Amino acid sequence: MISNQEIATTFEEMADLLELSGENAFRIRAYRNGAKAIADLGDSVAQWILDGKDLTQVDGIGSTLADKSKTLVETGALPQLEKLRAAVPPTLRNIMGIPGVGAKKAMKLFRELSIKDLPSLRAACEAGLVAQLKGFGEKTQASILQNMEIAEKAAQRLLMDAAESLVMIIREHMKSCSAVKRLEFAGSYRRGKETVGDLDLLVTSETPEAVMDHFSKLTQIQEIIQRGETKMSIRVADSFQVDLRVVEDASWGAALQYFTGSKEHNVRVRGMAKAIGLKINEYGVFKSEDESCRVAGANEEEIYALVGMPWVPPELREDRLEFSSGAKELFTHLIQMEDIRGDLHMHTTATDGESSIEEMAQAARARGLQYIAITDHSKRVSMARGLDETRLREQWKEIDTFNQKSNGQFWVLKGIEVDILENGSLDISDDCLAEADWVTASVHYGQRQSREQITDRILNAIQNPNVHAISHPTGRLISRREAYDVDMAAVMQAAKESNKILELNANPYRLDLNDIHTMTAVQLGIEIVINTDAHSIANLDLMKYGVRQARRAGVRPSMVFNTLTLDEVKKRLGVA
Ligand code: DGT
Ligand code: CA
Ligand code: CA
Ligand code: ZN
Repeated sequence: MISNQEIATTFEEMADLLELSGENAFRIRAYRNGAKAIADLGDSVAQWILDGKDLTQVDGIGSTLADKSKTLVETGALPQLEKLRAAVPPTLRNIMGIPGVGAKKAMKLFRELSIKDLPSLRAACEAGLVAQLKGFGEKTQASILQNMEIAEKAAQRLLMDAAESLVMIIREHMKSCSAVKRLEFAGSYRRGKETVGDLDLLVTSETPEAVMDHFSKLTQIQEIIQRGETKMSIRVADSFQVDLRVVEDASWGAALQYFTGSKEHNVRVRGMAKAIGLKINEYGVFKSEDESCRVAGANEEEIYALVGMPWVPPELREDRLEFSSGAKELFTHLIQMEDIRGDLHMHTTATDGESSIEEMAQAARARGLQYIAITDHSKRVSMARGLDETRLREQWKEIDTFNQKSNGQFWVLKGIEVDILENGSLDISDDCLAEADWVTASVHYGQRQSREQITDRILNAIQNPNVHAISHPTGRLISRREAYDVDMAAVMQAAKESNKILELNANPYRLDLNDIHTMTAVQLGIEIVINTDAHSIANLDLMKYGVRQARRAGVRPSMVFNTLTLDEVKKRLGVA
């Protein structure tokens, strides 16, 4: 059965291709809204349709999209999409995604210079052809070249959430194959890396042929790159590669361990085995002097046990922390989703969020949290109608009323995401900040300032006694924008000295602090807070990506502020 995610991805592609074809904005928006509505829907669209329910009841789905969903569910394909793909090369989507290009320019490049993918665009820019096009010029060409590198990287690697969507689609598809016994995605995906270069799918089966036949029927397949007796590689939409390997039950653990990697981790493990006369490969563990003698391989635990190690959580398999002396103890204390009790960075309709205070609170409570902080933008973020002191205090009154009504069952902290202005001062007055329960400070403007200026701005914020935390400390947007130039060693030292908290922003585009910074921070004894920065109810579910990143950094619950209970948080923040 086709998943919601699969339908949503198809509608997204439709929207992009329609935009490239110059279709009217209204139709394009209908597809984008529909994609979002379906992705956020709790129930299975396919099931709705099979049950004969009316999809137009869903907000954001009109009769056209309901019909299209029906066709997708019933046939697995969409004739209009096939037509669009034939008319507009799908690789143009990568070009329209380059900052400053967009659909119109992408089409012009295609029509006039036959540019249809990133390599041909780079070649044309380097040859100076793009500058000669009407409406482009030298300046545009230079900026395209500059922004291209990030688009090239983005085209090569999927963000964690996009990888997860694809994983869900493939899992769902493979579920209906009776030849599949066990199935797992290995590689960087299983290690929880922030971006994934390709997916490595591992299956056990007695009939690899049948598994591969079924795999080749995946709707998203663009191309079968190669197919052997037990392995196969395909390319799916957006040119992303998925490798499939089929192994025997007896080799499951060995193959899973091998293909999970990382390479560096595996080199260490194999070295340890070699030292005691064992040989590890993807089929099992064998005696060095008699390679026909398999001593382990069915599961990962027995492989690690042979080299004297407990099972290693995949997030830690990077040869960074897992071989150190305290590793064993760390494995059992690594932070988990269940440890998270609150979320201290989110926006509401007062600024650029989509939901009210009450809706955010209810949704957070439904997700098992005890408390949240509402941290809307301050006035400098005028695009989002940032709050001044007056509106902020009004919002806090609303929060007081809400808390009184909820009888201590759930608590909303009165917060603010205050902008660290270009001149280093904060965007809200100190006397007002002093009334807040929770102040998180962040840089949104002047990101191109010098290292010294940016570092000074953040240090200023850290030294302000009203500030509790720094949000998304480096400002990077993965595959979109580099971090600003900031001296993180100085930031960490200052945070340490003044007992300030650093945020690990859980949004898959941010994951900021990154894994290495997080590791450094907790090693220095700096407390971190894992926040979603939610702009909608659905965004509250991003927490898992932040937790996964924290696990990669060896973070324990005791180092994370929002694992504290509501009582503890109130005490720490001095909330009456
Ligand atoms: P990615 O796909 O770039 O995000 O990163 P990975 O780690 O998923 O790398 P990938 O897909 O090339 O390979 C998956 C795992 O398979 C890798 O982490 C370790 C193992 N592996 C792949 N090729 C080799 C190799 O040539 N030697 C060794 N020792 N291991 C390999
Ligand atoms: Ca991979
Ligand atoms: Ca691979
Ligand atoms: Zn925010």
